[in-house]
Amino acid sequence: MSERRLADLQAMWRIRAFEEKVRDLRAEGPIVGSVHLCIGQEAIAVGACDVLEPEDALFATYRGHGWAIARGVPLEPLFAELMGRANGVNGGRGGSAYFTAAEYGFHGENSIVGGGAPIACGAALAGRFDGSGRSAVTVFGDGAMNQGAVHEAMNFASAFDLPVVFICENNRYSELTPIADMVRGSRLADRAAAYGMPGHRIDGNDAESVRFHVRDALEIAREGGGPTLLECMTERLVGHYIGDAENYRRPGEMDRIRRREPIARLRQALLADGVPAGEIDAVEAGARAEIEAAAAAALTAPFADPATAREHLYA
Ligand SMILES: Cc1ncc(C[n+]2csc(CCOP(=O)(O)OP(=O)(O)O)c2C)c(N)n1
Ligand SMILES: [Mg+2]
Repeated sequence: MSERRLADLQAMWRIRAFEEKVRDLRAEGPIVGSVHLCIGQEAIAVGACDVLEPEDALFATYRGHGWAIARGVPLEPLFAELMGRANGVNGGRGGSAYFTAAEYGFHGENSIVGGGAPIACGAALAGRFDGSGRSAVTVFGDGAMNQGAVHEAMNFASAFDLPVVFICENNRYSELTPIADMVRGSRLADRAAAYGMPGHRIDGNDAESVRFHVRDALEIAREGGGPTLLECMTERLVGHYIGDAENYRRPGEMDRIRRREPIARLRQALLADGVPAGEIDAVEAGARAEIEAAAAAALTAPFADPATAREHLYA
């Protein structure tokens, strides 16, 4: 049990340390453009990616750095991408919201809210014909649950028994607006019933719980039982974007969030398991060292050549 928890902690620290470094590099200048951090939401990506097979296709959102990392994409090309370097995962021309590394089963972030859901259906349908046995996982936010494309995708996946897992990261906000102000009936997972598929609200701050439910959903999907919707309850510890003044937070809200965020909770669980504090802290230190080395390497890489700007354009 402790070994699994330490592995989850390490996987989450790699994401958090990456995101904190990104925040610093955005403030200092090497990273430009819009950046959406997933600090506080790491357990969902860690738990889910642990049970994906190499052939499975994952589709994330603009808040998807953690999903790329959890899927196994190496760190240096991710930093390089954020800094416009030629060795970035997309040659330095995509940036924060468009990480894509198909060779790792990471079929991309998407800055169109809910945009990954129909594409995931296509990937799952294609898997039926190409013999790959692929399942597709698509991640989106609570706000995206009100996008027509997401509902069309859920209906399509259900009607055709497609092997798709719909993962909703319910961080309770859509940009600056609380989900409670936008929908009546707060249990988004209940909407699954309308499409004839299972829907579960789960603890998204617990990697073990996410792992359990995603494994289950994938089993159903692979046996031809169709899609599942998992509403993963979580919170972001940071603003919607870098520079968000977060005036919408209520008094005491951040204190409550910090008490139940996944890394703090796992630390408590490990201490209760009897794991020495020094061993737990070493996990963080190791992750931070790995992140610093990857960022430093990316900083020395050449920028993408402007002469190649028209390559990979389809118009
Ligand atoms: C189709 C579309 N509509 C609106 C936007 C602007 N927009 C960007 S992020 C966002 C909030 C989405 O919230 P949620 O789905 O909960 O995801 P979160 O940012 O909380 O992870 C909106 C409305 C967009 N990018 N795409
Ligand atoms: Mg949200």
